[in-house]
Amino acid sequence: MAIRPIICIPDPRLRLVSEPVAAIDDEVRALMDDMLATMYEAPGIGLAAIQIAVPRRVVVMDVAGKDDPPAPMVFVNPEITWSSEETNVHEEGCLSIPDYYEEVTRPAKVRARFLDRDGKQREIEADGLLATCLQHEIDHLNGVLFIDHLSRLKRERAIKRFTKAAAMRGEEGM
Ligand code: GNR
Ligand code: NI
Repeated sequence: MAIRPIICIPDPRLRLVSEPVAAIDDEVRALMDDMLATMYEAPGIGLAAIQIAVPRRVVVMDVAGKDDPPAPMVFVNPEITWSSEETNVHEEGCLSIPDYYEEVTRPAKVRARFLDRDGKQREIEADGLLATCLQHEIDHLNGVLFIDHLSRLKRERAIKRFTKAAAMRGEEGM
């Protein structure tokens, strides 16, 4: 298992639409393991493959409490099949937008279909933090970031801040 570097805004790769995984083979399982190691080390509660610059539809998550045993989850080609009318506001952060937190409104409950580590088709019904995180991760697979759910003013302020910081490090802009 390897910890891989996490890419941050304004890196344009975060805007890619990731490709579906055709078959869950040893290479995909190695990717999942690297993603989990990278997520735990960060630390974070979720990670999409594009955050380590791999544009494939793979997500890992662990929303267990700090004092609970680890509960790693993997989702391949996840798709939301139902979302509630009821919404929920949760403060979100993103490993690709370090040290920036804002409240985001999303459907409170969702159902999603996905393939598990063994390639078996499964469905999950999620609420609370699990629902928030799952939607945040599936957004990443579509090149969407949580700041896209904020007002234009807030989003542009956030992007500007990170673009300035990247320019000072001599990196390319978004
Ligand atoms: O670690 C993370 N915490 C978090 C908190 C609230 C809502 C979503 C998240 S996901 C984030 C890790 C990350 O960037 N995943 O893409
Ligand atoms: Ni994120």
